[in-house]
Formats: sequence, structure tokens, C-alpha cells
Amino acid sequence: MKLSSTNLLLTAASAAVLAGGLQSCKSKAGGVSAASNDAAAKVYVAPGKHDEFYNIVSGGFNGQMSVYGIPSGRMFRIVPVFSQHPENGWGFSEETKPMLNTSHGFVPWDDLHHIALSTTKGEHDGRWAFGNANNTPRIARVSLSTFKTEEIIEIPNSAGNHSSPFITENTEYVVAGTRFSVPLDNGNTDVPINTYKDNFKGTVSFIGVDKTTGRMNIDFQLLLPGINFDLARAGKGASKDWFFFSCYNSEKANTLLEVNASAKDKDFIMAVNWKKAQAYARSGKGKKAAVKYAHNVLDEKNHTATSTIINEVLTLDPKDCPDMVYMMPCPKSPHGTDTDPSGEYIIGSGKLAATIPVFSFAKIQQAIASKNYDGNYDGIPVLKYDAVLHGEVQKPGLGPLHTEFDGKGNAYTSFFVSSEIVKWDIKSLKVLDRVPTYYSIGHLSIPGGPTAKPHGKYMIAYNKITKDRYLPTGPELTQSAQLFDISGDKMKLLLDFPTVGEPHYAEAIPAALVEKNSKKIYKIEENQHPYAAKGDNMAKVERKGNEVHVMMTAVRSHFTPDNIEGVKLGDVVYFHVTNVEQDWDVPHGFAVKGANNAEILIMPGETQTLKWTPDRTGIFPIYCTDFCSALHQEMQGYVRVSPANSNVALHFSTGTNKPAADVAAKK
Ligand code: K7E
Ligand code: CUA
Repeated sequence: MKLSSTNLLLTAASAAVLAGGLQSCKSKAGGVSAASNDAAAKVYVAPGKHDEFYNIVSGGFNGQMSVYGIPSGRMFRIVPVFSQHPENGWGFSEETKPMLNTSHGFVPWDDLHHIALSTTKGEHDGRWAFGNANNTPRIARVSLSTFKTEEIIEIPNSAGNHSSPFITENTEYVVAGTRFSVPLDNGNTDVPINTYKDNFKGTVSFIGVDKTTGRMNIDFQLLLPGINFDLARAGKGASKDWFFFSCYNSEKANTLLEVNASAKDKDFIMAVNWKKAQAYARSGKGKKAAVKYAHNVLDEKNHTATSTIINEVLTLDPKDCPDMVYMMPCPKSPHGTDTDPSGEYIIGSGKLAATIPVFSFAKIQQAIASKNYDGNYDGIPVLKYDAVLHGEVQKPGLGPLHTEFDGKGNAYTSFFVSSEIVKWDIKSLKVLDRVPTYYSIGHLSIPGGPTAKPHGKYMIAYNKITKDRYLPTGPELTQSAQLFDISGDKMKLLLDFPTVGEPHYAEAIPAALVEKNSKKIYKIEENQHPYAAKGDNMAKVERKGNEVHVMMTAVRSHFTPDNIEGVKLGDVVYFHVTNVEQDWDVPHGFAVKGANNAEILIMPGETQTLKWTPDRTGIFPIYCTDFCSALHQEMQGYVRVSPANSNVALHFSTGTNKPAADVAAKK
């Protein structure tokens, strides 16, 4: 989220907030935070040594995930997800373009906010990372073996997929809640905006995840009042069959939300019994609705993605499904909702609230059993606030956003306005410690923080404002993370490190769970790409009408073929480049002069295709863009493009001139 602290101060906050906000700004002017003396030793990972944790960080507006080491803060790679990526041709190569297809066509750039790492029995299993596309609603699944996006599924009846992707204990479901309520896709969508209250609906979708393959499918969708869903967390342990969603704009405002959606003093956390919803869906309580959404899958064997458009979704209406959905009042525009490792406590962080409410799952169950309601909201029972409340953390700070846990009974909440992290005791609700962040923290993350078994030890703050923390780079500054040691009673700042994009949520996982499964090469004998050349002897060039298909191999340090003639103006050339290396860390690159599309980077054993439409006649050099060997600079070749009506025959060769030089000279 992007909150401007001035907006918040001017329009929505009380005098107390105003005073507090100004005070905290003042104390931070030119602030220098003290890192403890032994901080350097604690983040030092000696050359050649590995970090303790992989940290998978959302890229925010760059639409990608990035991978860092903790505690060093070193960045290892950007994993392209929802945006084209010039570093490796993601979304540019013919094989990966379908991954960015949607019901709106090709979408080359999105906004990724949240990471969810797969769990089994509530604990990290090191298999997949899920991410959300916020703008054109989608969920992606990234393999933690290849660090590649393997699947992307679009979410119909949704807009601004912010409440996503959050997972159940055994990764049975990934959820996606819509931020913007909108008219449903299968109804009349061309309505006046000011008919919001009548025509706009909210939805949350439950996307099933196959246990073995990870394949996603939208199992069912709940049709809900036209409010904004913000964030979510599944229950754990006793509450494992439940899901909790924070909602704002219960006022159902459609304009100037900063004022109009802040009118009531309580919004909601919505509790969904997903087991019950699943049973309703299975027993035919749902209705099939006509929609249109894309489901894109990357096949690891042929290295090619396919995009399928699906036309139907199963919807469940709470009216037909009793005891499935409840609302819990929550002070002022809750942002994060987080469940503690035991699953008993649900923490709501009202951005504009002066306290942090902590709900008790046991009390929620009692309130439901005794129908302890405070009326209903659009037909959905509202549970009495006092009946479900474990208690409130008093005077925690200003602008609470997100809470994580260390597994030792403590919660850590980020405060955007007062720019700090506050540690508090979940049971006693006592504030134990606070540290400033530089500046204006959004999410925070503790390794395993959202799981039933946090790994603890470290905490990372993802800050929204960087200001004076690093060497300036003009108007646009790097984003900033801060690493804290939380192993003792007091939180200790260890390190600032820059990040790419604008990180929102991140999740760190012990390296031991991921490292051992990391794929080194794709086996060439398993390559099923239809245009793969699995050895130099299979390399060839074929014409199909005005398409020229070049089945090319790359190996240290030449392409086969490296001389190609007979391409004519008006042809479309497909360079299908197979990297036949079977060695770890030996990619080859491919570039051709005048390519309007991109370059590509091909992993060992993989085939990738660059499409090229030459715009003029002449000689066009090709070369490898990845410094692969001492003779990398020799890894080059030429393509000759002749006029449309020329009779130059299709020829290709490597190491021998074809056609023979004397024949060619006469042409
Ligand atoms: Cu708080 Cu989009 Cu998770 Cu950002 S959201 S901070
Ligand atoms: Cu291959 Cu450089």
C-alpha cells in the first residue's frame, strides 16, 4: 500500500494522532539509528559461504519476486512473474509470451504485493512460492526448484486482487479477495458508478492447489457485499478450517474514499468457514456463472507455455449457505489481519485505530454457537465485538498495518505513521519493546512468521520511504529493508539493505529446505520442444511459406548454424535456440541486430525462441550475449536478408561455406 502520511494526518486522524505524527517526524529528522557493536559480525557471510535463509520478496510495482539472502541482504536474482523481464527474455520469447496472456489480452506489467510459501501441516515445505497480480487479478505459482513461474491463473469477478495469495495449512487453497468491488462479469456491467450500493459486489475466490503438481484451479467463489477486501490469513490448529479477511469501506463509498470510507468507527474482519464452503460447493449449492479468465501453464518438458481461456466459475451465495460467513467488527479500516502460530488469536490492524484488537477463535466459536449477533450486514451475521474480543493492545503506536510472530508468544506490529515496530505479548497484550524504522514501514517479515512454526531469529522491515539512508540517485531512490535481530528481549537493528521494485510482503525460509532441491540443468534428452535441436547434427533451417524456422544449437563457443542465407524481406524468422550444454551455470544468450522484440537467454538443455521480422536487406550479425567461455566473443554469426523477389536459396552452415564461395559469388 501507499499511504501518504500527510494525507492521513490532514484528513482522517484525530488531534492526538496529529500531535504524535508530528512528534515522530521531528525526532526522525536526520535520524541516525544505532546498530549494535556486534551487528557487522551478525550479518557477515564470509565469501563462498551461504546465507541461512532464502528471502522471497515481492517486487511491488515491478511485478516480480526477488530472492535475497538473510542475514547478508545480498540479492541473488529477480524471478520474473507478471512483467516482461529483459534480463532473460521472460514474456518476450515465444515460449513465455502465453504466460502473460489474460482475458484482456497480453498484459506486460503488473503489481505484485504478497508472497505465500507453500506449507504442509502449517510448516514450510519448500515447494512453491505464490504471488498476486494486483491490477489485472491473477495468482502465480513459482517453483522453488527452478525459481521459474510455472503457472498463472486469472481471477474473474475481481478487480485489484490485493487480498491474495494467502494459503491454508496444507496448501489446499490459495485465496484471492477483490479489493475493488465491481459489477459481476455475467450481469449488466455498464452501470452508473453512483449505483455502487446496488450493483457492485465483492468476491473472494478459493483456488485449489493439487498436492503433487501444484496445479491451480478455481474451486469456488463467494459472492459478498460490495466492500473492499484488503488482506487475509487462514487459521491454524483449531482454527484451520477458517479464513479471515480484513475489509474496509463498509460504508460502500465510491468516491473520495479517504473521507467517505472512514466514516464508521468499525469495519469488519470476515470469518469464512472454508471447509463448510467446500462442502456446499461439493453438494451442489453453488451456481455456475459465465465469466472469462485465462489459465496459463509452463511445461517444463517442452519449455513452452500454453494459455487456456475458461468460461465458467462456481459461485456460492451466503444466502444459500448458512453458517459459512460471519462478520466481526474491527476498528477503523483494518489493513492486515494475522493469525498467531497457535491459531487461537486473530489480530486486526486498523490503520486509523488507536488500539489493536485481538480476537479469540474460541470466543468466535462460542459467539456463533450462542448466536451472539449484533444484527447483520447484507444478511451476513455480525458477531458482537465484545463477545469475540480477547482484548486490545492499548496505545501501541500510530497506523498499525501488519503483524508477525516469533513462535515464543510475541507479536510484532508495523506502524506506518509512527514509523516503528512494536513488540507485544499476545496473551497479556502488554507492549514489550519498540524500535524506529527508517522510514514509514509497510510490511514486516519474520522467517516462518505466518506459519505454525516460525523460525524466529530475524525480522525484516520493508520501508516505504528511503530519504537519506543511501547515496542519492536523483529523484528516484532505492527502496529499503532493515534487518533486526529478535533473538533477545530487545529488537536490535543489524543492517539496512536496498531492494528493487517496491517490496510489500516477503517470506523467508531456511536455506536447507530449498537449497538441496535446486535444479542445475534441464536434461537435454527430456527436451520435447518441437523445434529443439538436441545436437549440432539436428540443426537446420526450414521455410514454411514466409516463416523461416531456424533450429539452432548453442554450445561453448559457437552457434550451429552460424551462417544463414536465403531469408527474404517479408519473412518472419523464428530463431529456436537450444542450449545443448549439460553443465550448471552455463547459459547462452542470443541477439540479432535490429530485433524489435528482445534478446533471449537459454538455460542448459532448454530451447527458447526469438521472433524477428527483418526490416531491410543486408547482413545481420547474431551473437551470444552471456559471457560463457574464453571464446565467448567468438560466439557469433551472420544472417543474410535479400529482397522479397530474390532467388537466393536457403542455405545454412557452420565451419564450411555454403553455398561454396565461387558459386555464391556468381549470384
Ligand atoms: Cu500493506 Cu499491498 Cu500488503 Cu503494501 S500492502 S505495505
Ligand atoms: Cu555463449 Cu557467450
